[in-house]
Amino acid sequence: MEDLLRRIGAAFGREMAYAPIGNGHINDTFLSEDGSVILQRINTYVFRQPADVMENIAAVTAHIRSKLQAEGADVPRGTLTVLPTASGDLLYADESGSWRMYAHISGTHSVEPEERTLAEFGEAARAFGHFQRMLADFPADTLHDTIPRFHDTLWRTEQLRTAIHNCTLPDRREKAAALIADAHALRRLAPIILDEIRAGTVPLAVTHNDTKINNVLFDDLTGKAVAVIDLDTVMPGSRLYDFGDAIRSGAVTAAEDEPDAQKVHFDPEAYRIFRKEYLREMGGILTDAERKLLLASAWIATYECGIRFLADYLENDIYYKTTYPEHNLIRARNQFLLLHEMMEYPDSCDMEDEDVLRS
Ligand code: GN1
Ligand code: MG
Repeated sequence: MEDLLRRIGAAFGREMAYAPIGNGHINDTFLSEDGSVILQRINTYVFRQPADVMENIAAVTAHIRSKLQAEGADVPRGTLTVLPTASGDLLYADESGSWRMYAHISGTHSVEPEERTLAEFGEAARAFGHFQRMLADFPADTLHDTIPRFHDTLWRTEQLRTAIHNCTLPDRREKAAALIADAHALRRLAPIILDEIRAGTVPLAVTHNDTKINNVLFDDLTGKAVAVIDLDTVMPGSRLYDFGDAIRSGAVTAAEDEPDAQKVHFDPEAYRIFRKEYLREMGGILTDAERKLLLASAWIATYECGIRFLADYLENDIYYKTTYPEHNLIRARNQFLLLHEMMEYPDSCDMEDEDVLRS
């Protein structure tokens, strides 16, 4: 691996040693020994058209840069900077995979969901809200769908159905039975946002699609959010899925793969803080229908993520990285536990929202 990384680094004009960094489930990420650049191998099983991914990222980061400039912000720290290969391409591809390079944003760190403080979660809300706001006037329909039907929750239920049908592992099917029943029982959640999109009350916009707090970089000194990263799934979609996925992944008391079910709870205080800080950025842009669906979007994102983990478990772990056989089952179980707690939480934030929007 060391030699490979050195050779790929050379293709980008930076031949040196690279070491693994980060906790993504999808791509392989490395930091150069001098700390200047990030080298990443794109998972082409997940992203079938890596060139489309890079085109999207180049377009969206250019737009963000112009907004940051207008705001008088620190432009190189505020978004990803793609570093092309020595021959000027956004990607380097050979038999080892498809690779890209970013400038490393130094003096920053990321925070995992299970260790975030409430203040950091509020910062993440500002960062994702700011990201959406800067992209609110970007023509979403010019972006490629890097993963088609990514947040088509109804289609995700079909994928689960197919996974159940094709599952050749009786042991896994049996262990998943209770969760499969739960997934069926809650299927009514799947079309809620999709119906609003079809009706035109929820607009299509540029969305990030992976709004976990570990996709925000924080300044080492001030603790403030600096930039939103992991732009592979930037696509046209509903902003509600971004809000919902941030709550799903961050308003929770345990890691996504916590083995002890007793430790997995919804964190309503975190939800309220995220919502408040997000609305400070996006309150004036969201439609009424979007505002009304904020809490429901967290249910829907949690449901969708749960059935994706469950389907992957039944398909013998072909999508998400796993480190032990029950890994995806545990992840799925935790999503359903979280979902049930969320659904018991009353949506009583409207008054608070009004205060935020007036202030
Ligand atoms: C994947 O690799 P990571 O952790 O950033 C996944 C998300 C899931 C998430 C669950 C492209 O993101 O959709 O919500 O795992 N990304 C893709 O942790 O499928
Ligand atoms: Mg990610």
